[in-house]
Amino acid sequence: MRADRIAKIVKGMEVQGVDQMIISDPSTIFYLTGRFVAPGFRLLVLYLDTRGGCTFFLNALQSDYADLHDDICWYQDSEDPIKRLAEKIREGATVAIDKNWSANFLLRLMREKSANYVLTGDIIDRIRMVKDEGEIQAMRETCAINQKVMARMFPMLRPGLTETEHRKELHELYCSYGAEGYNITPIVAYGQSCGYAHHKSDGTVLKSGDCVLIDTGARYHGYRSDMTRTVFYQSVSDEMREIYQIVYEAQMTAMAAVKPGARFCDIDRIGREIIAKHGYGEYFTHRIGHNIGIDGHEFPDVGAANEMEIQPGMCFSVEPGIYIPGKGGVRIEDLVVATPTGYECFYDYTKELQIIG
Ligand SMILES: [Mn+2]
Repeated sequence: MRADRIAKIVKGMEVQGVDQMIISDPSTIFYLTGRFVAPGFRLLVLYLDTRGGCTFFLNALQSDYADLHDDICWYQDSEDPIKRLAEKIREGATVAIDKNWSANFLLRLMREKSANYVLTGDIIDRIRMVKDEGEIQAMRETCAINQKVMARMFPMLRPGLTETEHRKELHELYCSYGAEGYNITPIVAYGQSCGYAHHKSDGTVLKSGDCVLIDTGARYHGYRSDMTRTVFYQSVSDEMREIYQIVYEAQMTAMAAVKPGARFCDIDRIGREIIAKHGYGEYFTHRIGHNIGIDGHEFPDVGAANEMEIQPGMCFSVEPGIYIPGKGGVRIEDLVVATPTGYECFYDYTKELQIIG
């Protein structure tokens, strides 16, 4: 158990007037223990109390998690763990709950003990958003695997290949580099499919002149990477070449602005202005990025509404794109960590326009 991280959470609870907390999110439990838990439908939570108290509630069947922590409240299938948990909750206390905790548990707990139940909100998000050196090293490693896999994907392009066949190669490639698998569902998109920012890969067949967009990430030692590159198969039209150069300029310029004290909305604005200046503003349909770490999308986002200042240790994507329905599109995505003086990009994979095959 990472006592330093628990202490930060308890401090956050005190600042926000929270007395007790029930943590159920497996990513936060990994952050605190270094182990991923798979609770299934049985209760598996960490209970925290600002007056002292840090107890896991575990089913006796889950004895393989016995080393999670030295304070574990074991329960049997024959008993109601919510009654045991309710004994810890103080009448009238403010109790913070993860937003994804099952209503099946929460509603029963609320019936057992009357307290002021609130959402955990950003207490844990604001701690997890600043990565320490060990986490930044884990990000470097997951990204190093990711760009090796990306480099293996483009030479596979051949006539007749479909998006889904091509995407299937990813899992095997990640495992061959020692990764646990991939991050959120990868995108492999050809031609017109690239005209939709979040295309779901299908039976689309590769054709000469297509743009080929691959958006993928690895999961390695619990940390996730994310990267997008767009190349062209055999040839590129003048229009797509122009679009590529605009996205390239937007990505490079927005990323170059990353430094402590800059605001996330500034990064979004800088990239967006370049795309708008060239007349493609309406085709850049999403925020420019998101934070990342144990989860593929973490708090906060890199978007127009987020005025939060960037701090050293924050890891996030810079991924502008232009998507033209019925034609095609381009996205270029890198991940960076903010450093005391600027940023470190986790990838050195080329962003120059490439024509493959
Ligand atoms: Mn991303």
